[in-house]
Amino acid sequence: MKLVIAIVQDDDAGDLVDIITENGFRVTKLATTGGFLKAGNTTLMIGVEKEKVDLVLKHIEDVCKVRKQVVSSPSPVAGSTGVYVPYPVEVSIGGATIFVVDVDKFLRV
Ligand code: 2BA
Repeated sequence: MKLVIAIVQDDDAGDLVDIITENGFRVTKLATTGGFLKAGNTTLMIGVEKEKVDLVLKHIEDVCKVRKQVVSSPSPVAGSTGVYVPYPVEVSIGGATIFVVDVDKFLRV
């Protein structure tokens, strides 16, 4: 058993959950926040048999798009000194950041 943890953009999350469930997988959707942009994103946890991981990854690849976004430079950490001048930064977000984790034990009680 593996746990696929996929951090995706909110705009792709609905379609991805639909495709994953339509294909017989189970998924849990979490509302999360990226540490860099401090903006909302979505984390999906998908428990799946080892041999079906590639299928899940393919669904993620099919749905999740890379998007460019121009953002203001991140503000400095609290307590730092000096003048902060924000400047625009272009970042490419997603398609998806994916972790595939071994599951030692899987129980439904
Ligand atoms: P955020 O941390 O909000 O990052 C959004 C996008 O900003 C990133 O897209 C990347 O293009 C850029 N970015 C992040 N940190 C940066 C930095 N120190 N300098 C310059 N640009 C930076 P993605 O790489 O596609 O990541 C999308 C979201 O996936 C992230 O949102 C974060 O929530 C998650 N993520 C990415 N890598 C991760 C990791 N190694 N561990 C945990 N979460 C991760």
